[in-house]
Amino acid sequence: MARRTRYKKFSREPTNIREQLKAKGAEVWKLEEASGTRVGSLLGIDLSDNSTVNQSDGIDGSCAQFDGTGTNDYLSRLDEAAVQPTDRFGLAMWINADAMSSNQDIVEKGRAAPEESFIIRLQSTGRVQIFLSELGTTFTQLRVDQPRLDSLNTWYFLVFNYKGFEAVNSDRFQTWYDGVPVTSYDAFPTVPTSLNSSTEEFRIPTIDFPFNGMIDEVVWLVNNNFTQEEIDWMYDKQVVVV
Ligand SMILES: [Ca+2]
Repeated sequence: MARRTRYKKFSREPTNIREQLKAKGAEVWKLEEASGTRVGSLLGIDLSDNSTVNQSDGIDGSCAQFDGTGTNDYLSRLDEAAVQPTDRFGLAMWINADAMSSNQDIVEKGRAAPEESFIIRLQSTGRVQIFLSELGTTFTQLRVDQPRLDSLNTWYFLVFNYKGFEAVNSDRFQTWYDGVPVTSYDAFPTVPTSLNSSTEEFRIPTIDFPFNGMIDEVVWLVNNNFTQEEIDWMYDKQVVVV
C-alpha cells in the first residue's frame, strides 16, 4: 500500500507543465554555483562570471549574490540567437534587493545606441521600468506604477512577456508580480513590434546600473511566451523545469 500511495502522490505532480516548458525551448539558470560559470540547465546556454559573483541561500537551493558596486559584477552571454529575441520573449526570475537607493538594471541586451534592444530596470522607487527598442529607434520606456517592489530582503517572483506580434498595443507587454498580472502602468507608450538586433552581450544584471541583491531560478524563452498556467506553476513550485 505504501508503494501505491507514493506512486499516486507522484503522479499528481504537474509534470506536464515542466515538459511543456522544455518543449517550448526554455533555458533555466538555477544559479547553484559558488562562483564562475553559471550553467544553463536545459540548453547549455552557460553564463560567464565577469568578476566574482557570489553565492547565497536562494529561493531554491543557492542563488547568485551581487554587491552593487563596480562595473563587472554580472553574468553574461556573448551575442547569439539564443539571447537575442525578435518579436517575443518570456523571462521569469526571483529577485531580492539588499538596497534600493538608486536605479538598478536587472537584465539587459544592448543598451547603447544604435545597439539598443531591451533592459529591465528596478527603479529606486521600487517601480519596474522596461526599455524596448526596435531597429532605428531609441528606447520606448514602459513603467509599472503599482505595486511597488519596495521591500528590501524580500523575494519577489517577476515574469515578463514581450509579444511584439500582437495587434493590440496593450497586449504587447505583460508583467506579473508573484503570479498576479500587473494592470497599473504609469507609462505604457506604443510597444515596438520587433526588437533591434544588438551585438552586445546579454547580461544579468548589468554594468551601468549595478544590482545589489540576489537573483535566483531564472527561466528564459528567447522567442516564446509563458501562459498563466505556467506562471502559476513556477510560482507555486518556487523551482522550475529541471
Ligand atoms: Ca537556485
